[in-house]
Amino acid sequence: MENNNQHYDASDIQVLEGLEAVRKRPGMYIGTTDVKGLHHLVWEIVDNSIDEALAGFCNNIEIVINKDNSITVKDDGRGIPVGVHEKTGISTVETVYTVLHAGGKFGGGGYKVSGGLHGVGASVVNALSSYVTVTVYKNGKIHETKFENGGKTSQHLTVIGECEENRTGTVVTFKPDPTIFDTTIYDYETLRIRTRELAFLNKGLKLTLRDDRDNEDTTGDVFYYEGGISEYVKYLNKNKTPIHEEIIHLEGEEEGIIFEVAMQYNSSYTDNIYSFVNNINTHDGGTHEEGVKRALTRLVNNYARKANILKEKDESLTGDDVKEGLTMIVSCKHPNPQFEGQTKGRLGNSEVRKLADSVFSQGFDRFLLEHPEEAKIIVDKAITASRARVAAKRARELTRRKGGLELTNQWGKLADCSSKNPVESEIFIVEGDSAGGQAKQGRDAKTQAILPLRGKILNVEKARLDRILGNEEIRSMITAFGTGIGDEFNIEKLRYHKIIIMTDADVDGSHIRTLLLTLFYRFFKPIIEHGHVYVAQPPLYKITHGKTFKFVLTDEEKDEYINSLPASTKYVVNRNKGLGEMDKDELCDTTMNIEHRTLRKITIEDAILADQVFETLMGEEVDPRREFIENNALNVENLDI
Ligand code: 1YM
Repeated sequence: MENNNQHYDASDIQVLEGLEAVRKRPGMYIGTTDVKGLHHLVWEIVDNSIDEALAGFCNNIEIVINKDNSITVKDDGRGIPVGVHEKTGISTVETVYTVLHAGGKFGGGGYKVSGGLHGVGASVVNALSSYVTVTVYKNGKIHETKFENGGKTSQHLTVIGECEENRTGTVVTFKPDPTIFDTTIYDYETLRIRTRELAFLNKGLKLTLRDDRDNEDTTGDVFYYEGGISEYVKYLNKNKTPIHEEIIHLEGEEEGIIFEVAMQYNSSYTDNIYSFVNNINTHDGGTHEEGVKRALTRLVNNYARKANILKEKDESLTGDDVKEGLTMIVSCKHPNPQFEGQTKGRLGNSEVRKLADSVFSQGFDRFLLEHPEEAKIIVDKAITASRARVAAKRARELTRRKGGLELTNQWGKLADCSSKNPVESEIFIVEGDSAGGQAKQGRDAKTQAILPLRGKILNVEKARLDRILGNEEIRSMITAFGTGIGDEFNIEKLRYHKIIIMTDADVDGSHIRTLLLTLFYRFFKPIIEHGHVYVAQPPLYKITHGKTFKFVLTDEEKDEYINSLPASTKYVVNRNKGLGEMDKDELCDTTMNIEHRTLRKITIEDAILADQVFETLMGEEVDPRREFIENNALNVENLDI
């Protein structure tokens, strides 16, 4: 490559300073350097291929995990431009991979959709890699450039061969730097889930994922969805019972903003609504989601009144009523998205609310008119939901009047703590009366409350709020937490900042834990989001050795302890099946005492997983349940055999 040396040296130093800044504070650019950050690198590169697809030039993207845990991403787009870049004086490819672009800051929202910023993440990936190779197929030639040690150019862009005149595309291989990341081992499943999601969100784009680490002969997984988000909805409703056949799919565009929604109702009582902006999940919704929800509520109400299903005297259907059992994907592609909120998970652009409302109302109105049978099914479902909501409100008022939702002295099962300060207070939800009794005796009564649960709690998959409030175990929890439930939920009133689930280490215990997490996820979501839910980790083994014994939490600790014993000593290992197998002091010392215990904090991802496992196990469909049990029978956590 021809270059003005003087100029090149100067920019070279600047470039290295830029990339050095990324290496010094990687968190600023990719969030974390744990396994999440490691996977983030893949999406930074894949995003460039997706942008090329959105611009209409790329149809195929291939992702491969290579033997050395490096990643190769390949697309059939135009190929990154190979000419000299006017500002840097080096090739555009090298510029893209070495110059830190504005907007590259993590969460800063620099994603582009056709036109505008491009390739902002490539230089960050380069800075955090031990080597990168970029190959471009363009103009009948194969061009290649290489970098090592965090972005130091080891080979300027060079023509290394010829290809067919019409072949174009980009191939990038990078190996994450082990001195930066906690781990450099890629997880196939993590990549698979996001790759599939990207395929759902970009209809007609083919994405292939392959793992070459064990065997290079596999074809990998191919994801290609002609129907895009409609097929996403179908997939999410796979284990459910849809109440109408057709998936409603609406789309519109205005001033370069593409808005799309797909939906279908199922017979369950909860909704599954996910929204995306430029393929990024907007966890906290935003204007695109609001526009649709507002229009949906308005249209269902209008239709119900016009059809005389909803009478003058009836209350209006609320947003919650019309989204009961709704599975919906909302996707917006925006050239200049404004992300708001603490985690930047909310779309703020106000013009999108109007676009979403208008695209949705026109399309959905037409759907209702053209499909009177489906329209009736949908409206009836919302009306039933509305009646249940009113009934639940009454049930709640009734229980409150009887004192059931207020904490009273007569109310026996909860052993409350004496502290009234939620920050230091914790509540243990304990499986069974006997373990509950022990925990009550051995607890620190100032800060630790104990609530024993008798038997199994209600299957919330099949129940609405009115029935849930009829369940005694659940009522005890609502009362103890102090937050209320449903529309009345208020996190400020939470009486304990740690809600600790303490169950046996067997199948039943894991079932109860799943039930509780599902209940919390569906009806007390903010307590999980605020990090108030924990799972106690009772020791798995008791190792007796002469007159002494030790409790350990994991198999590794067990082996380590046994190895530390003097040779030829006798010892006995007991698998700790239930909480009840420990006496009260043992239980409290190992599992409850703040000094010695281990707690696992539950994240929203854990809860979503529990919810899905639960749906599969408890839902109405038999096939997925059998499939799940067949696939997981041998690796159910702590299976008691
Ligand atoms: C495996 C990674 O980076 N593909 C890719 C990147 C670009 C283009 C095509 C591209 C964009 C444009 C014009 C344009 C990029 N180009 C740039 C920049 N795959 C991968 N495919 N021609 C080709 O946006 O105008 C950055 S990325 F800035 F050079 F244009």
